[in-house]
Amino acid sequence: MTDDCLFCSIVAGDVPSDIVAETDHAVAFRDVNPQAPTHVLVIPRVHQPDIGSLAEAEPEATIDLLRLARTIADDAGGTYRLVFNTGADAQQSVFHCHAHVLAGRTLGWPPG
Ligand code: DGP
Repeated sequence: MTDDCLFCSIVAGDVPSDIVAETDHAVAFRDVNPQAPTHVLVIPRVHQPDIGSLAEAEPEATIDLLRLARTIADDAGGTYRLVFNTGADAQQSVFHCHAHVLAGRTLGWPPG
């Protein structure tokens, strides 16, 4: 837990969120600014800034996060995009690792 991290506060229950699923290692909740009919963020309970750091430090949590993302995507129909914005120039705005699960519409490529 990092005191000034929004997503750590969501994990702790100190900031309300629309949680759709939880596991021992991960929490999934709806994005406050959805970009698709299904737009769920899947985050590890532990604080790591990005997916690479999480994989290095917490491989079990990384696998758990990816499994949970797939479960959510399957529930949304099985066609989806999994996005890890990593770094400010890639539009990462919250520096607690999170997967965006986007589904429920046609998704263009390249993403821009
Ligand atoms: P990114 O730009 O990749 O770091 O994505 C961060 C996402 O987090 C962005 O799509 C909006 C979402 N978000 C920011 N603040 C909140 C919040 O307080 N609650 C929820 N549910 N989502 C948030």
